Amino acid sequence: MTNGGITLAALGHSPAVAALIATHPHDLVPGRVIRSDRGFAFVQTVEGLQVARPATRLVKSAADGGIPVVGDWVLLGGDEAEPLVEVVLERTTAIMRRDPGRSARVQVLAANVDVVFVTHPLAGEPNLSRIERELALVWDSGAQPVILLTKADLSDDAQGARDTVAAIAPGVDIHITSAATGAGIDEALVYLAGGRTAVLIGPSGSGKSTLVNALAGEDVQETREVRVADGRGRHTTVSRELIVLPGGGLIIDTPGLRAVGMWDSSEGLAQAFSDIDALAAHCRFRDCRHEGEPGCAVEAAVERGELAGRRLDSFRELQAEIATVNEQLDVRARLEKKREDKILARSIKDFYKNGDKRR
Ligand SMILES: Nc1nc2c(ncn2[C@@H]2O[C@H](COP(=O)(O)OP(=O)(O)OP(=O)(O)O)[C@@H](O)[C@H]2O)c(=O)[nH]1
Ligand SMILES: [Mg+2]
Ligand SMILES: [Zn+2]
Repeated sequence: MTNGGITLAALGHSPAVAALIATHPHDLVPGRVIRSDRGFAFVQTVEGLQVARPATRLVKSAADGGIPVVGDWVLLGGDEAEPLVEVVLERTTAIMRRDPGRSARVQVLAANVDVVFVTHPLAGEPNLSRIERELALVWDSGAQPVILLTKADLSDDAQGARDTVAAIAPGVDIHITSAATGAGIDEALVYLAGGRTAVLIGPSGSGKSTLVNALAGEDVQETREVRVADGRGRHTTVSRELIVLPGGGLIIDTPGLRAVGMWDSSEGLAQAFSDIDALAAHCRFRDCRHEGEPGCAVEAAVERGELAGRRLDSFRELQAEIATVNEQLDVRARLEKKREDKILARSIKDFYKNGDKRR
């Protein structure tokens, strides 16, 4: 079935997705969201690209606004003039951060990705706390994090930088890459074998789009040089976009993230800081916050020089951020409950005042 030039398999369709699709009405058309823009989903189906609006019912039901995000598998209904996203299939993974624009809201950056390439340039000193943040977010998503250190051609000591990063990324594969020399590109391609989907995250100018072009073997994404004055990127990529690689596999390019706010990501945090988590098992108190409690094994490790104080600070900062998110979520849940109770109380009052007119 290659009508329109693409098969569902080339879009990353798996037996799990097929099983999900089978539970819905068969007259709906399956497809994958390659871009989401101003409320419209750009959906690739075997018949071509459809620009669809989410059905009203979807928007009302979902906590995150019901808007399909890049990577989502959806089922389309409606008609040719106005295709509608009727169903967003259950996500296998979701990369979530705190919405930088709205308080106590989540933003799903991408869905159904197998691998997240955390890109970081080797042009200067690596920003360790940024990498730690990104790893917590990725571990929480269920996808596999892989660090790609980029621009190795600009570094005198790529191996040294790699070791520094490895110390803060337990259990994460790290590759040194350079789009300029082609180093590490084949290693990155391995993660995409078998029609897998990856997403690139990282600061602006870290070379994400350049990597996409190197992985694709042709220029599919626009790139721009970083600012000379401070080496920062220019936010060249403006939308998250799913790209089908000619050699198989899919990759989502994203705009450089300015802020990587934690969401309700405690599990991701524990995995990203598995070294601290292992030490914490030996703290005297089960709920030890590693902030001066007696018998704290984590702080003891810092004192012995076995754990970097910087890393513990970083952990505490992220932990505090997650606690704040959870408090905000509790407050919102209470307010919503109160509002619902009020509406219920009013309808009961109306019922007794007017009698039930429907009878
Ligand atoms: N020397 C060198 N420069 C690179 C390499 N990879 C990317 N660059 C350059 O870095 C600049 C930024 O690259 P982009 O690919 O646009 O960066 P990006 O991460 O997509 O940036 P945003 O889209 O703004 O988030 C461009 O001028 C690239 O040519 C590399 O391996 N070596
Ligand atoms: Mg880009
Ligand atoms: Zn402790």
